[in-house]
Amino acid sequence: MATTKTDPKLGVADERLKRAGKTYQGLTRQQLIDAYRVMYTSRRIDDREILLKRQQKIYFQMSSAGHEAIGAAAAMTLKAGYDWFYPYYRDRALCLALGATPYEMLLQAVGAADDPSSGGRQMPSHWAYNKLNIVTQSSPTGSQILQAIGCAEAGVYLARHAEAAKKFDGDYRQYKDVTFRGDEVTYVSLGDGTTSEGEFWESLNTASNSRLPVVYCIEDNEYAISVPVEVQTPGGNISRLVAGFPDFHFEEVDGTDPVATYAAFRRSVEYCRARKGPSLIHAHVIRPYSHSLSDDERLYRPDLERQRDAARDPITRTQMFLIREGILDEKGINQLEKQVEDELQIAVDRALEARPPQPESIELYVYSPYLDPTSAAFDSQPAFPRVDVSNDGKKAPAPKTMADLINSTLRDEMKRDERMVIFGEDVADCSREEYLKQKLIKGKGGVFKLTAGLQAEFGSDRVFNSPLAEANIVGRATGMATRGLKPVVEIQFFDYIWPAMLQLRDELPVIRWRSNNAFSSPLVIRVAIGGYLTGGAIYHSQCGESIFTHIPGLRVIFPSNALDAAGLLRTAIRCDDPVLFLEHKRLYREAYGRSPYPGPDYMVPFGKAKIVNPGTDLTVITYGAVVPRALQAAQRLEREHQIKAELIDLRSLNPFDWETIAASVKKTNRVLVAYEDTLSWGYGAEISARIAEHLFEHLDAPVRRVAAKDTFVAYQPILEDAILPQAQDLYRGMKQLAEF
Ligand SMILES: Cc1ncc(C[n+]2csc(CCOP(=O)(O)OP(=O)(O)O)c2C)c(N)n1
Ligand SMILES: [Mg+2]
Repeated sequence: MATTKTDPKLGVADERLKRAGKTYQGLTRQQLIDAYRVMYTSRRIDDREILLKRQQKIYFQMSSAGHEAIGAAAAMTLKAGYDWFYPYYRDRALCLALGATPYEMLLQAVGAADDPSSGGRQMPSHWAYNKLNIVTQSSPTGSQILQAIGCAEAGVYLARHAEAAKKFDGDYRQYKDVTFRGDEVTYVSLGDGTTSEGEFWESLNTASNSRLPVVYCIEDNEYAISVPVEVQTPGGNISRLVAGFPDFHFEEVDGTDPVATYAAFRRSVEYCRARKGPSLIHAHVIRPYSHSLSDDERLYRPDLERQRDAARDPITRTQMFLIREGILDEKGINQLEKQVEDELQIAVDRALEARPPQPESIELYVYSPYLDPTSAAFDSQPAFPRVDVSNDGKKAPAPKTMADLINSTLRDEMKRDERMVIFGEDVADCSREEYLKQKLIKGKGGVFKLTAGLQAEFGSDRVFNSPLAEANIVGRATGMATRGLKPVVEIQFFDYIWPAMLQLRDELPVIRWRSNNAFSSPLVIRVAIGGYLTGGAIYHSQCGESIFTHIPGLRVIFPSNALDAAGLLRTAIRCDDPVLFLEHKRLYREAYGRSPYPGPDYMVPFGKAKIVNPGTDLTVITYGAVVPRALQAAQRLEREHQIKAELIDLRSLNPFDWETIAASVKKTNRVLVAYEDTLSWGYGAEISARIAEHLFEHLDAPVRRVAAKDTFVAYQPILEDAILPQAQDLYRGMKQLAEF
């Protein structure tokens, strides 16, 4: 006769259920009760917040109602502070189950200084809990997905390069605790409407191609505000559309049933932990409370449809389930709910008493509070190679182009910092590695060859090609940097940076500020910029740096010569802020501004201009490819008219060197701002405004600007010459100013 063994993990009551054939996918009674507690707590926080909003004690509300079973189920398969989480705003139950408290959530609702997610900077339901690995989230739908991909890639990378996780004093690594687990997974969630965002599809591409341990959860409540799912998703079912992506594990489940959802998560998470590939859970849920408090769904959903949804409410369903299965009786349910209510009341009372943040704190954490890239720590002398005197006794070290020195700087930094990875379009020597290994080909290394030889030297997991998708590049890099890697990515042409604009405006530069310094993503984006190419035309000649200097939190650098490019790039890589590093294509191989390699530690601090030509009669403020043109004009002016123009190369656009500008203008009393971008609303407008505002009494003439015409750069060289500022235009502008 068979004897029944008792499973030590199960209690007597569980054992009884198991014998009756009711295993609930392996969940114990206590786990089911705990799941209900989390779900009920989540719903009641929403209800309390709605009340508080109506009483004008909080300023916004976004509910997770109808989605609670997903969070409760997911948290039973994922580990807080071990796995990584990129949730969206309807994941309150998940965050509670992982360890966030109702009080912490309410602190965000009231906008308290002690709100651990943002210190009063973000709306409620924008979760961020550093200790739990719940990464700061934002409001744009879908912008978290590519970052989750980068986060998962970082985990995989660190498992292969464990040394890279070590602390290192003297650069950004000193301030970043890096942890990883060999079998960690990354959770990312989104709504049904959000699957229409291009970034979702860009993420599937990389998750599938790199078989990343990412668990997607699509919380399908059939609406995106008022737009129903069939408008977003051809055929109305996202599972059918994504089914062709290789190496994914797919689940489609009733997301209002915590037991079935748990089972779907368990299988999906196991698949990812075993490193078989990514998984995607499509969970069908309901949205009983309209989109948000600003929306009234009765305007676009008839009662019949809403009643049909209500019959699937996960809270009542789970409550009925617990009673029906004899796991809790009505008294037990009442007790649990009362306990939740009592705890919530205490949390609400405390949160309403919480102190608000101080207005003086608003500028804190726009940039790293730890490392100042304008400081002396980033100022070092060049160490040029020793002069080779063995042959003719006279040889000086060979001057190199800007392209050469950027390549050498990247190489030396890759050697120095194992956290550094390089990717972008065409940056690898050859994606088909075997060709490289068999030495069948030389390798490409970038359309401008700036990354040539780096994949061959450092391997394909440190230097690799991205898909042709700019948001993919910047979004993934941001996720990697959040984990502590240092991606130095390339955008092939400035003209094509725009698909990444959401990441560049709403994500990367905001992460530190919006999380109140709980998260940061220091990285470098190298971008080939500018015209004067003869034939570059509209789409290979654009500037537009002022669009980025307008973004707080982003450093913007624009060198004009090889030596500065090397020194500034090194500062960009070692510093603790995100940097947009603009490289002028025309200057890559120009004879102007060549230099021998200044050695592996040469750095130029940000925010320090260089006086290229000293002068006393007028000041010319410029940067980038206008520098050599302005120098030519200044030399002619002196030659022909003995007028001495002081030429300032800003080098760094944000921060910029006000001191050097002010000292020069006070000396010359005349100033011209010159830039390659279109004249109106450009970078020079801000510089001119500041000079007019702060140096008015030192001016003997109005501030002048020389820049491109307010049009596009044309293909025909005659037109290009007429559109972009030439040495002749600069000469004329300087002369007129001197004569004013
Ligand atoms: C990029 C972007 N566009 C528009 C919005 C405004 N918006 C906020 S939520 C939302 C609907 C999202 O629907 P879905 O993804 O289905 O998630 P749900 O709210 O239904 O859970 C919209 C349009 C936004 N936040 N971000
Ligand atoms: Mg939806």
